[in-house]
Amino acid sequence: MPQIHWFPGHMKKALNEIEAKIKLVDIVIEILDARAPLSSINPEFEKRTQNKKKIIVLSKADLADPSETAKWEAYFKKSGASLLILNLNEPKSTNIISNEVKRLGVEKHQKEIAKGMKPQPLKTMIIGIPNVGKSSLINRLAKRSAAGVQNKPGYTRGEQFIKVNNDFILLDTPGILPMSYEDKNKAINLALLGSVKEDVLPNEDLALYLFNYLKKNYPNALNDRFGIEELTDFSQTMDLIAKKRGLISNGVYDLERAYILFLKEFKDGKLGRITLEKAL
Ligand SMILES: Nc1nc2c(ncn2[C@@H]2O[C@H](COP(=O)(O)OP(=O)(O)O)[C@@H](O)[C@H]2O)c(=O)[nH]1
Ligand SMILES: [Mg+2]
Repeated sequence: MPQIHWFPGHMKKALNEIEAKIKLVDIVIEILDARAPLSSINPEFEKRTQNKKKIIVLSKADLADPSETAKWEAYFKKSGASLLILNLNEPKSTNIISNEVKRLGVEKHQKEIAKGMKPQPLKTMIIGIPNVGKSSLINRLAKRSAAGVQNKPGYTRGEQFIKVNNDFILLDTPGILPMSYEDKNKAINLALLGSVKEDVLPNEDLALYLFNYLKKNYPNALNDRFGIEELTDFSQTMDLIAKKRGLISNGVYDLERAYILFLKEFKDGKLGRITLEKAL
């Protein structure tokens, strides 16, 4: 496989920008894709935020393998993290997050009350790599908010907070974490999930990786969609997909289109609930 190029300079700049924003908030809500939670973490970022209160959201739990998600839950809970497993397309996800924000803020509110102050709304921000559901969550939380987007004077110029409820406000722009490409397999996972532009890696390489992973872990994954009962050989399987779906270009079966279709059906969850990364 070709090397994936990344730019430490850009990475550093992006991380610094997020770091500056994080200074404004009490609680960071980090979204990771439940189908590859570790791949969606940026370790550089973790190093810089060790003493911030954090809620980890495993998003797209509806697309992930429930038995693997249970293992990930145990993994993150063991590290003491505050963890929520959610389908961000479900309206109830907003309440679940609100309750957790409130729970993590109890101490701060108690301190404020002890000082004779009115408890201040907890300032939060959402961060994560591309495509994990940041905008979906912000839109959902904003829609719920009667106040909509409001300007809060006293904070950094240009930063807008959305009032979600009386004890919870949210920075209206998410922090987009740069991807960490230090581990090739993690980069592949992110490409398969649509967080990295696919054209970073050839479709054939991605399809081959996915094929081998399914063959080992989800051997029946192509049965329902394609009627392919057993995963044996990669080329043969792609050929079958091209035939079954009539993917023909210039009079011949087009394997490139088969790779793209295979990758898309996986990404859209049409091959079933599949987790790409096993809990350690
Ligand atoms: N099935 C499913 N799709 C989700 C979930 N969260 C987000 N999405 C979808 O994932 C895609 C990317 O979401 P978006 O909020 O734009 O991600 P962002 O790049 O982090 O802002 C959109 O098509 C969402 O509808 C989830 O929990 N489950
Ligand atoms: Mg977005």
